[in-house]
Amino acid sequence: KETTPSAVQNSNQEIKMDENLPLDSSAAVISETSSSGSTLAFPSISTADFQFNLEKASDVIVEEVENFFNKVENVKLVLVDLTHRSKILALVRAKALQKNIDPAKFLTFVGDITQLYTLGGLRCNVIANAANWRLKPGGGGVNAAIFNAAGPSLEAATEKLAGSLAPGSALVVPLPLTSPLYKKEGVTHVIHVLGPNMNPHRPNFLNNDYNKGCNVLRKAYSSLFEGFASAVN
Ligand code: AR6
Repeated sequence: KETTPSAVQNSNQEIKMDENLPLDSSAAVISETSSSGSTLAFPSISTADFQFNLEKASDVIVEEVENFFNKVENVKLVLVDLTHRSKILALVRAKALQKNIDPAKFLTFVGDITQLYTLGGLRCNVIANAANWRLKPGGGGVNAAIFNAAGPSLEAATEKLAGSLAPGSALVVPLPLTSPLYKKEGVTHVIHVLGPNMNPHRPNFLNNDYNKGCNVLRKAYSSLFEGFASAVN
């Protein structure tokens, strides 16, 4: 794991945007999030298994974060990826800085989205999942990680609400109190999101149509953020 527990001991209040200073930026996240409000942690939708272009995805993420903060206050958003070498995190950090998005409200974080509190010291009451259209466990990536960590109660709770998801849409699932993700990590809701797919071996392949792809990705993030706001308000 690249995010060490020692990061939580650091009391540095400054938000560092430099990727070479991950421990300081982690510490800043903790001091900012321990106070109040809700925090949504989300992975970069569609940019691994679904092969969506990273430059275009980073533009969409920053635009949608900015739109959301124009509408909703007192919440925080955290884009998460597994490694300090994550290109999407670097791109988004740079673009968020250019747009003057408040770094105390929108953060990037390196870690496993299913262990943000226990390993990273970061409290996020809602997490997003880059789901598949059947809303099923497995398939690798963040979907497999979240369904594994949440245990069978997430699949049951998801099934009760919907049997499938259209690209660009999101489904808010309250986590049963018995889920280990609730008990250990303090996660109260998982929001499944289906992004646009540029992988020819997966359903709903968009065949490099980035006009459509960017629209679907915008819809995916706006549905995710609206779902988050409705879940915590
Ligand atoms: N914690 C944080 N980020 C993660 C984790 C994790 N545990 N695992 C992966 N990521 P992907 P997609 C990052 O492939 O491209 C699934 O099989 C990863 O580095 O999970 O939307 C589903 O069933 C990347 O930045 O999702 C779908 O069929 C991001 O999460 C399909 O893949 C998304 O990568 C969805 O593909």
